[in-house]
Amino acid sequence: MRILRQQSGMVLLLVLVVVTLLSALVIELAFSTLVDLRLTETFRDTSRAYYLAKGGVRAGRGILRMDSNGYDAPNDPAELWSLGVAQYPVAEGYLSVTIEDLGGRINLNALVSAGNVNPVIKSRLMRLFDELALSTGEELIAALIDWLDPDDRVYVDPEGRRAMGAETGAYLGGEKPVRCKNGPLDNLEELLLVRGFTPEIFKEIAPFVRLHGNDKINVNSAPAEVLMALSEDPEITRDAAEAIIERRSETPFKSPAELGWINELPGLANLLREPFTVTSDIYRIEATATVNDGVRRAEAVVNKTGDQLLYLKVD
Ligand SMILES: [Ca+2]
Ligand SMILES: [Ca+2]
Repeated sequence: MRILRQQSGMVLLLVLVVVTLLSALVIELAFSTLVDLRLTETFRDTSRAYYLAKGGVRAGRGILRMDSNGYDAPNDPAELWSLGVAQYPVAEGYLSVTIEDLGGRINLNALVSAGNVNPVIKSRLMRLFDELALSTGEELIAALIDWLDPDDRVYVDPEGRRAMGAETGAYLGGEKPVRCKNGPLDNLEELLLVRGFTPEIFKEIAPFVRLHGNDKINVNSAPAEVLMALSEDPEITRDAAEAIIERRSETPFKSPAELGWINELPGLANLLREPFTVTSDIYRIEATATVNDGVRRAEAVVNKTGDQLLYLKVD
């Protein structure tokens, strides 16, 4: 009953937003039709789908703005944003919206902060890449450090004293020469430009990383691989990670101190000093709109705090 109510709440909000957008769209389309009589039906449908998809992102942001229960946990019935909407009929088409919490992932851009390597993020990534059995983990991280840091000095591994990174010189000889970015990644696909990040490796690591927000990790949404990567001492074993996941599937964590309920997790005092939180700022909203043959998909990354749009792409 509760879920049904929440679903109708989400649908109602969607309808409100979409209807507002559609009225703007109708005016726009009437104008477009006047100035260009050659508009084909397909073009019109694609344009409608474009605006609907963008409206879907706006609706997603509206839903996130309404969330104020003090914790963020996907699949929890109290979390309206996590319900999403599938193939909801709007005007002559359909709209689907999903909202994904990215707060349980490791922030790749935080690997370099104010020009310097952040050793905490570096060791989390090392452990994550070990978990994923990526044999080139060290080289990948070195290349990513140089991609992100503002200088042109190739990263030297502080222990082995080996030059391991890749600045612009390493990219000029390839089939598609690029300049080293020397700045933060704007979207995840940009990783494919960084030396060593093959499409296979990209696919492996994509579900565990994000590009925005702080260093905190939401214990309510982090996958086991991320939980295990967070701390070496005390170690978070697979058993501990699975116990955390089992516990949160029954009741979400309302404060990091509740990790004390996990018997498999020793050294809690140390853990609580650093990575864990029970809320998320960063979310991905995906909206797909279909109007007859026209299909458009919008992907956005937003910061819930302050309703900030961090990234938007409409295909
Ligand atoms: Ca929440
Ligand atoms: Ca650099």
